[in-house]
Amino acid sequence: MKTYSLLAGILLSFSLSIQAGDLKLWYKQPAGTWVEALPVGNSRMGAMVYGGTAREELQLNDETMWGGSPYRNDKPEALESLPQVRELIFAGKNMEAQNLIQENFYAGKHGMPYQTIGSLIIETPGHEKVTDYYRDLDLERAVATTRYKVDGVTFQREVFASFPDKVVVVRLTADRPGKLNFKVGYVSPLEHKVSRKGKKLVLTGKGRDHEGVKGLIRMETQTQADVDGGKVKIDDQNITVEGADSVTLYVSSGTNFINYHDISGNESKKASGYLSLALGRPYSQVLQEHIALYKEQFDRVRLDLGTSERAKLETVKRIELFNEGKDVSLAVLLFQYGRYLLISSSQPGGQPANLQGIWNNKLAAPWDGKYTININTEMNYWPAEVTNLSETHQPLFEMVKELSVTGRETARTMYGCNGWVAHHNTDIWRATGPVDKAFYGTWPMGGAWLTTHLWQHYLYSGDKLFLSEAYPALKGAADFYLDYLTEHPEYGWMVTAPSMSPEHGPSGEDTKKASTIVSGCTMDNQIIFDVLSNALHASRILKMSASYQDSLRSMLNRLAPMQIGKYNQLQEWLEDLDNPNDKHRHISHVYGLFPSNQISPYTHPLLFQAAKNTLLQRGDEATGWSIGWKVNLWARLLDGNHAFRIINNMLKLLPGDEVKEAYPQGRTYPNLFDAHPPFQIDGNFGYTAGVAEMLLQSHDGAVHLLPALPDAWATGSVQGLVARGGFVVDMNWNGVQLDKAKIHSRLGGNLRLRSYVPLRGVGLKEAKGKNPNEYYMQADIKEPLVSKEINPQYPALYKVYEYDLMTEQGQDYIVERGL
Ligand code: FUC
Repeated sequence: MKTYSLLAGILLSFSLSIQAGDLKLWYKQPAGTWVEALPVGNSRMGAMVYGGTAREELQLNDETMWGGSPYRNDKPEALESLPQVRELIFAGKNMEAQNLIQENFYAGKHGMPYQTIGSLIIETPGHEKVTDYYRDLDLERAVATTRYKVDGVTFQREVFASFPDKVVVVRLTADRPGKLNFKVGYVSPLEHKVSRKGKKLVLTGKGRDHEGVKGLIRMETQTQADVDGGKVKIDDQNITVEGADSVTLYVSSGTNFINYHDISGNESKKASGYLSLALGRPYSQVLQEHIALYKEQFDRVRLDLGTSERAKLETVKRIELFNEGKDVSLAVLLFQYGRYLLISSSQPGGQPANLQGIWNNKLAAPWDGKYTININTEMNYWPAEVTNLSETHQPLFEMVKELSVTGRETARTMYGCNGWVAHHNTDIWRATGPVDKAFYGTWPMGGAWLTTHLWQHYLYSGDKLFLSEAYPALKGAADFYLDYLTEHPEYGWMVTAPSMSPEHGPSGEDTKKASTIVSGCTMDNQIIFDVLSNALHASRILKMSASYQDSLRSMLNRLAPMQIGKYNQLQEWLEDLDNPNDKHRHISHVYGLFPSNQISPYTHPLLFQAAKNTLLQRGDEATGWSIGWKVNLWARLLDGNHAFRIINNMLKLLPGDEVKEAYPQGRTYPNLFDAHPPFQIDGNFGYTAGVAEMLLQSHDGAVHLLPALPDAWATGSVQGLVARGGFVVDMNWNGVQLDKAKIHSRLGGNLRLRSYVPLRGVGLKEAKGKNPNEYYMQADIKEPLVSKEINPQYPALYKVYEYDLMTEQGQDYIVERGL
């Protein structure tokens, strides 16, 4: 083993020579709009930094600042009308079914809004005209810096949301003593009050009433200045600083939120608790501890695709020019930005990242800034495991566990079923009933999809204790479908009814003239396949009841197979109704290709080709999140150049929502936030996961090294990506081909490697039979049904080489391109 470690050291040292200083978003002027401001966050608090001179704004968020209060939105009337709804669906009267659902399934509470707490404003008279202006966000330190000169004096502000201290910190300095003169205050669109409490300037406010639910969240924000030299005054509106050398502002916030059913907390105590911890130490220490904790997560993955002159340009210019193809490292910046945003918006003990992460300047954000769980929330967490940020996944797991409690009542009262269910949205109160309209929300699958994240975490971490704690949620999701599925009168398969392929009807575009309501669409069948298989595997691993496993197995056998329709496409519905010209943003039926692993080029090539045809028919343009999904999908289709084409579609500038008509294809704002439009963070996370998926895959029986590398990334290196079974992979490549890889085995076990080039290395053997590594167990997928109107179409695949290498826990292994 010694030799391996030595070699690993050499490989590491020659590949770490990268990037310093590259990972910055920077601008030559202050932000004029919110999508030009720069986000900082520690999951609990977030701030958007404008970098203003005479007037600086830090728009603030607290992740628990939501409208409403504990409530439910089930409609028990659904139960009585369920048999009739099913009858109508099976009789082909889908619109009548939809109308009946509208009446009986919808309680009229569509979810509570995530809200801003307001902004901290720093006013500096005399700083209207400045020179040498510069601002940036350094992804390697998680610090935003603004710098400029007035009358020969350089002023600088550093802003960060401290990870250890949970507060936002603003450090103001000048390069000559006594030059800092400014006033600090708040603005807020909330019902609010500003006052003085001792040395603190305090903003209090409350969350709003919404859809008949009382707004009972109370918030308190506290700011205190630590001043070096000069004078400081405080009154009921402002902190005023005169003639100071340097000043540190500490901003903390708290709400009375404890959990989804308990709001008995004390917002003021919480805010002052955090503040006093931070105030006790010198600024340099607070900064260093912040950077150290952040880097512990961020530095786990490095990506280098080379650089170019273009990398020296202002970030907004780089986005504008990206499609010219001369700025490969902007793709790296955006990749690492996704990791930065995930670290900054989702830490253990906090809330999961919502539609905007934690950053929102409105009282009524688009779609309330809540959790849309028919793709968006799941997408937020796609990069979590593979980009080595497993702990950021924890808040999502907590939410799933909580939904498995609230969703039990929904399952029972609305459907008369065991287990638990959540529909296509939820919020901080963990509501699980259907929302919006019958056309959009009649989808009893959102919770089920979320549970696949628990299982995937197990596959990456091998953590059996985690699995046993997750088991009730996994089993509860499966139990719901054991009861809910009903036999299709014509085909005999067990299907969902009512349901829909998310937000999309067989009539094509969402004109609302036709119904979306169906039984047993492809995505439902695929998700239920995963939910039942995961419960089965988990129950086997945890040695649970054998008869329960039998009932899961027999239900799995009765699910509908995937079907290939008359355009050689993967069918979205039980019937062959797809329109090959349909460009709808939801491509739900390729869930089986990504994020799931039910469509393999090696074991089901016909399905693989059909999924590819579907993607080709849907086209390469879409809303931001849909483009994010497509990067992953083309990576899974093993087509790096096509994935890169999608990346080009994402990296098109949208200067702001107010000019979106002039930029119909704009998908990236100046601050690199992804544009649906409007801003939704899922596109950023989808992109980051997609890049990882181009470099490393581990869902299809093997660790596939560089499965979908585009020609544009001919030479490069990556360190720290994670494969299932706990293999941490570093690689170098050139000529669009793998050169060397170092694999660290966290859990031991058989490492099956797949590569487009032959490999050599100590201990490598030609792969034989099924991969015995239990984290690579493969589900048995039914043979697809193929339309009689077509000739089966097989994909053209690259030759692959496969090897087995027995690994020991904690050891490193080196492989190189062979002859
Ligand atoms: C779903 C999508 C929309 C949007 C919303 C938040 O409804 O269809 O495009 O992303 O979620």
